[in-house]
Amino acid sequence: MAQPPEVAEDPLLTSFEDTIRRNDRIEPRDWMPDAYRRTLVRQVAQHAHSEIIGMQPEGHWIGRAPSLRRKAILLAKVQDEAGHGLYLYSACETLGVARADLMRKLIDGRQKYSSIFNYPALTYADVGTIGWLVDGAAICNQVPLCRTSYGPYGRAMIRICKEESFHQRQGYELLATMMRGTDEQRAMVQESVDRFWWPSLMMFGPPDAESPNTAQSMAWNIKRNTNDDLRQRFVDMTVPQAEALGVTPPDPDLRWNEERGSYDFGEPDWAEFKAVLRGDGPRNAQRLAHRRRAWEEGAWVRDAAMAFARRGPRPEEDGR
Ligand code: BYC
Repeated sequence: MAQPPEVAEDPLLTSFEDTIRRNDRIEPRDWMPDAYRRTLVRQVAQHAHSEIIGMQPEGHWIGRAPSLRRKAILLAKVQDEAGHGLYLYSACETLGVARADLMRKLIDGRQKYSSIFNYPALTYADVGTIGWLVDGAAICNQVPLCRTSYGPYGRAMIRICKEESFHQRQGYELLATMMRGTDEQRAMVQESVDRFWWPSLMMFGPPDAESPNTAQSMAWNIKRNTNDDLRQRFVDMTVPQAEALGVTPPDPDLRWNEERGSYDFGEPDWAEFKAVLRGDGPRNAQRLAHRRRAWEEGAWVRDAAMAFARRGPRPEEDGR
């Protein structure tokens, strides 16, 4: 007769908890609690979807770049995001889920992607601002995730972070070039920062007091910092960069707090954040429709690749 699951799972649970306590990694073949697995699938899938959906606002500008140099930089950056999505889908697959299933859940709205990509990129300055603020926020969030407890996720993060720092620098360099340009260019940069500042702060998730997942995810070393801690770290890192650029974040409450050794800042509009998560952001419908079309139109490519893999190579096709 089968033993009750609690008794059978006890030594496994103890070993899992010891691994977490030692700050070691959990690997795909290790036993893990179902809730740990579910939390990881949720976060890693959301992260992968963000990378792929995040290609859209900037991808729009590849054919409209103002010079060959800018086009080459943007092309490389957007291709990197595709690569990040692929590393992360692979990491998610090691948890026992199929990639096609994840894609179906994204397209059906059953899995989320980052709120930030529901805002439009309206000008070329937005390419710079996305690099500087959005990739900057992503770095703040992702550097600690290099030490996340799940091995494949942490290792994917190490590579992703290296590429993200190039992304952030290219964005800053684009904005710095525009700020040295005409009054019109400087106004474009400021207008872009005005639109992206608050949505970038929302990328870190709801305030800690309203974050249902943080406590358990931190106990499991999936998350290494709370949402509010990372948001503060981002503001502290970014404000001096804004000063160096000559732009003003659109926050009247932003000021240095000598006592805390940090910046005080205003509260993002959490009602707007919730609306974007519900699907009511400026570009939610468009982003999902685009992804759905790409998935459906790419079906023949996936089918052909699978048929080719099943058939295997033939000697006469070796052209060497
Ligand atoms: N947007 O309990 P909480 C990039 C959801 S892409 C949407 O705090 P958690 C780039 C959250 O999922 C990088 N949803 O959750 C690409 C949860 O929902 P459910 C993207 C959000 O997971 C292209 C609920 O709200 N980075 O860099 O403990 C071009 C409650 O939240 C958001 C990542 O994905 C949001 N902003 O913490 C350029 C980082 N925030 O599922 C750049 C990896 C929260 O319970 N993810 N929600 O219904 C994480 O670090 C964590 O998942 C979060 C949220 C900090 C985002």
